[in-house]
Amino acid sequence: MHRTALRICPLCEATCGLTLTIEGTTVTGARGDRDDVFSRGFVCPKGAAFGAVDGDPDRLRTPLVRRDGRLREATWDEAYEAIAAAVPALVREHGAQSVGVVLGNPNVHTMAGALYPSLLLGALGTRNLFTASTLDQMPKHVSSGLLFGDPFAIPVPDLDRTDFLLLIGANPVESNGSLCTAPDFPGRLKALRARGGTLVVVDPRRTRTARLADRHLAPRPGSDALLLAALAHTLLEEKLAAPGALAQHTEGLGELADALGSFTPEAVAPACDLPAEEIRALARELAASPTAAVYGRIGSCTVEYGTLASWLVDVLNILTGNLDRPGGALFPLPAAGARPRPAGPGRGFALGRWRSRVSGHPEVKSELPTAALAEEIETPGEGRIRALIAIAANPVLSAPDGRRLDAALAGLDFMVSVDPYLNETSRHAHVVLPPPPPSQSAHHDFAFNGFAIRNQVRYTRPAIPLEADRLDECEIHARLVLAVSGMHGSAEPSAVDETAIRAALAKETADRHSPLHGADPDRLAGLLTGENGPERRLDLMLRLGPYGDLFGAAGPGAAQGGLSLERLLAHPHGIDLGPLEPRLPGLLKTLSGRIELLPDPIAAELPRLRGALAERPAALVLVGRRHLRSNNSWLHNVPALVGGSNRCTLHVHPRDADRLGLADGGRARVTADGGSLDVPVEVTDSVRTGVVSLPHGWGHDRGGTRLTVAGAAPGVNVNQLLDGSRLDPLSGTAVLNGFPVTLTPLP
Ligand SMILES: Nc1nc2c(c(=O)[nH]1)N[C@H]1C(S)=C(S)[C@@H](COP(=O)(O)OP(=O)(O)OC[C@H]3O[C@@H](n4cnc5c(=O)[nH]c(N)nc54)[C@H](O)[C@@H]3O)O[C@H]1N2
Ligand SMILES: Nc1nc2c(c(=O)[nH]1)N[C@H]1C(S)=C(S)[C@@H](COP(=O)(O)OP(=O)(O)OC[C@H]3O[C@@H](n4cnc5c(=O)[nH]c(N)nc54)[C@H](O)[C@@H]3O)O[C@H]1N2
Ligand code: SF4
Ligand SMILES: [Mo]
Repeated sequence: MHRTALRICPLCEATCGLTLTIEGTTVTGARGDRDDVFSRGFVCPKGAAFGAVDGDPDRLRTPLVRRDGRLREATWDEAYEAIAAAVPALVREHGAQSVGVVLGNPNVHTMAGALYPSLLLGALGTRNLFTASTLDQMPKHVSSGLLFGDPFAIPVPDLDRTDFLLLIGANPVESNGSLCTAPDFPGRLKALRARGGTLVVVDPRRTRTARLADRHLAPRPGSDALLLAALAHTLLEEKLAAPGALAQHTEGLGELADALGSFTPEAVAPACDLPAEEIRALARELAASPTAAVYGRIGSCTVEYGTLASWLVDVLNILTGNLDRPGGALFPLPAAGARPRPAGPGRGFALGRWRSRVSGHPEVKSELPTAALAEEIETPGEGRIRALIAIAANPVLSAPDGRRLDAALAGLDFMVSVDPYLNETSRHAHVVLPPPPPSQSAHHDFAFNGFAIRNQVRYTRPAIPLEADRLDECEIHARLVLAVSGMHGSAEPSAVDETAIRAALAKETADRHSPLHGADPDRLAGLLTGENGPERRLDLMLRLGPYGDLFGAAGPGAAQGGLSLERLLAHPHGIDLGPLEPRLPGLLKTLSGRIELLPDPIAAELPRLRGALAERPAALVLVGRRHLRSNNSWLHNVPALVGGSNRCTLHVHPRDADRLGLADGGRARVTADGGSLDVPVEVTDSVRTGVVSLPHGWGHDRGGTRLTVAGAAPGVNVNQLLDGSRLDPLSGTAVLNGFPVTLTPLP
């Protein structure tokens, strides 16, 4: 006897709706949900392997607690008692900064990751926060913070309506898209071409995405800021800039031409290794297209000039008049987000409000660079990190210089990992708290609906009831908040949710502009539905959100849809909320209330970029790559998702291989700042000359883990080639792409 149940896929940012086949308490199959309002039946090989991911026998079933130096199975009470005994005492003795928090990528794929980390940080009072953002998209947050006053105001390309898409350092055919949530991204690219639109891809590798394109430019890695500056320069110089209605909302348009003065196509051509004429032609085409969207991702972020490149992406969208218009780059309006507010000055976005203790890195969005985590643990003195709480994070593999971090973690007084696996990072924990498999968890995309190319809302309850010895991940987080607050055993986890609900209601009812101003928070809290704390919080966010019923209070939002959890539950395949619409100027939160096109921190970075024009490029640099069946560091333990072309090999262009005496299938030693790695060589012309490519997330060869499949084909940790010193200075983001390496053949 089998049954089916719906589950939104948590394995990448596309958020496809899946129909799971379930026998007993096991997921035996997964296919795309054809009735899903957003994904309409799309599924990729990863989503199709949901059952294997969910049922991996190496997933931890019970908490682990370290006793006499060894991690042993324990009860949930024992695990939380250990945390309650350790963390508050450390804080009392050494201060709040002695506890660090690391948040990894899967937090944006769980409800718990959206709802609790801010409460945990509030309870701890620490400024030692490190997340995957500084290994990823932080440059985009900084550029949006500076341009629009809101680091989360990230425009997404209007894939389904644009006439021209310029993709920079993104490979959505393998990654399925990022900071642009679009189920079946590949199909949408094909549809763009089928309707006569143009796709241009800028990538030093001829990726599967580049193969779909009308044109593929393969610049030298790390040179995108120069290329984009030259595109903007050409628009201004040739009088092709036409910001149109945006001009009235924009400051600094007049100063931009001067600021970009030195970046002519001719000046940047040698550094980019692209013909100047090709750059000019691209600028003209971009300007001539009725609508166009410029979009940059990993290859434009995790590089030396990541913030400048991210900024220039939107400078181009603004100069061509494509920001905030259909067919261009638009701002989503997610159902569980804030209601739009009237236009006017905001609080602005500040950088560097404090600095890291050891190297003085400026804080960004209240975070410090993850590349600086090891030194904050190792370096003695006041404020040293002595305890660490890592939630869904595997920095030993994902951050620079894993070996150093590995050693640093081993020296901690206390460490907690919230993780389903005993892996390279969690093996150092004193307490491991394992969340249940995704089939046993409810799901709503708090994060990705904010980057979705269509406004829509979906929620799936657990497809399989929580097993008896399990805790839901939301409850794991709530109990963690209590344990570090010295409230283990004296308060119920639901109290954590109720406190959050009361705080949100107090704020709402005190807001003079809210239709709920002056309402009784107790009465409103009493109206919330849901089976548990997280559902009540979702209900609250939906009801107070842009499409919410506002508890029946009159208001423009209520008229639009009257959304609530109850209404959403009546639509198991989701509710479509329409195409993205223009949101300027209301969305702006800059001090001026306008788009600040040339903010001071950016202007101050431009001389550094100018310096790059004169630098001699390295002979050989390394970039990463992603495989469709991968997901950072944690899917290598699923047999269906590894092997074949998903292997940890070094891609080398045939001419470079010849020059260096390397053979396909042979081995080479790669050396960079952080050390050397011995790797298998794959000779392929899918990388350009002067560039080699090695994927990240591998290196599963350490002892003390429980990764049977991954351990058998461990690969190497590419981040071991880095020592953590290369950063994009404005965002604190690690340079993971385009760093110099040398290669020597091995016998
Ligand atoms: N060289 C190089 N390095 C990179 C990158 C690159 O392109 N090149 N990419 C960077 C990017 S973009 C990112 S986002 C980071 C990712 O870096 P991390 O977030 O550190 O790594 P992940 O492998 O995504 O997973 C983190 C952990 O989450 C656990 N996990 C999986 N599902 C769940 C869950 O439901 N709940 C909980 N609590 N835990 C779960 C996994 O077991 C794993 O231990 O890596 C970065 N590192
Ligand atoms: N299958 C799969 N999907 C994933 C993930 C995964 O690991 N596997 N990870 C998820 C995560 S956490 C993220 S952040 C997203 C990332 O999503 P994407 O950014 O689309 O993913 P990547 O495949 O890393 O694509 C980056 C591209 O940039 C290119 N590149 C490298 N350096 C440069 C450069 O200097 N300039 C330019 N122009 N290009 C450069 C690389 O060759 C690569 O093709 O993917 C998500 N989806
Ligand atoms: S594209 Fe992403 S969300 Fe969709 S099925 Fe594949 S892994 Fe899941
Ligand atoms: Mo990422």
